[in-house]
Amino acid sequence: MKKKIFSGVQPTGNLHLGNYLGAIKNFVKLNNEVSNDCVFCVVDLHAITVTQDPKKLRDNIYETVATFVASGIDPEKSIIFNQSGVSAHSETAWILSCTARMGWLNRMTQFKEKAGKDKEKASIGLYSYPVLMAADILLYDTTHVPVGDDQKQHLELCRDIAQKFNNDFTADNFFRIPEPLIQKEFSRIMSLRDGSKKMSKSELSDLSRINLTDDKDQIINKIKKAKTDTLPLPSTSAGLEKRPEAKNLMGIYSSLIDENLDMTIGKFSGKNFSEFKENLSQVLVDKITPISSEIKKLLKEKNFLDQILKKGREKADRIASEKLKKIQEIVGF
Ligand code: AQP
Repeated sequence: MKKKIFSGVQPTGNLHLGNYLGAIKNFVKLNNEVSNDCVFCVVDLHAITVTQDPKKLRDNIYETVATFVASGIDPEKSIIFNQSGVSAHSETAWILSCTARMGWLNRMTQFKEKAGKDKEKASIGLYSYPVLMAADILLYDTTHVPVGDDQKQHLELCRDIAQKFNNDFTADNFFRIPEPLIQKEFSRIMSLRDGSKKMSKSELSDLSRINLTDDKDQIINKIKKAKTDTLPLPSTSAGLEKRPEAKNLMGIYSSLIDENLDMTIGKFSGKNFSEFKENLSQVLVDKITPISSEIKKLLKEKNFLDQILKKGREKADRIASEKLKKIQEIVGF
């Protein structure tokens, strides 16, 4: 079956190794499979659910497109565009917000985490974020959504919304029910400073993450300073239980070179962290610095990036407007 792929990344700066290993690496693989139709979206409407500096947002949109291309997504093969450029996303989100139930949204853990203790002060956009995400996905008759593990719950909600809309309007199979594509191992990369926290863009300490724009020295320094424990590396995966930092670093190594964790454990069994960290730095430098140099080069070619977005918007708009027209007919507009 031909796969229809949709996924998005927020232009909120500091794109990092977690975004790469959890999502973008998979985008590239899917882009390279001949029979797939892929849509990769810079989700700027999602970004403004928390306060953004307009100038930085604009720069981050370019940086996200540059990261997609530098990582290996071919803009001639896949559609790359920014969400706010296709108005069908917002319009569909409104219609779907009338299908989604409060009770469903109240269960979303990401809202609880991001809103923190003072949820009265969170934006309504942050609360209804997963409905917009459902609109993004459903407009393109998406069959598969490559995401990191943290987006699993939102995708389940998207499936519920699609199902309810199809049932409410007796429109059998109108919205395709999308499948998540989540890596089996290491779908959640953790902070380099605290193995119990997700590696994240908004974490204040830059030492907590490898940014995709980091150079060789920054990568080596961050790995040198990455938190570890005092034991030598184990000989079995069971030996990584209750050692979240060791597990995360070994997971990063195995994901980067596409080998399974047991092979990585076999290579470093009994060794100390300093030897392992040297090897990890090397694979990171090999993988990340070519991407980082390419991002920097592309960011000097704004016209080229604008052209990618323009072409992508036109293609995405054709697909999304057609689907929206059908949605409007179904609801009775
Ligand atoms: N640590 C991670 N491990 C694996 N996958 C991750 N993703 C994000 N962090 C990790 C995946 O990257 C894709 C794009 O994410 P996003 O840009 O939409 O935003 P996010 O998940 O909110 O990113 P952050 O870094 O976590 O930002 P903040 O700090 O604002 O919360 C998604 O597929 C996501 O799963």
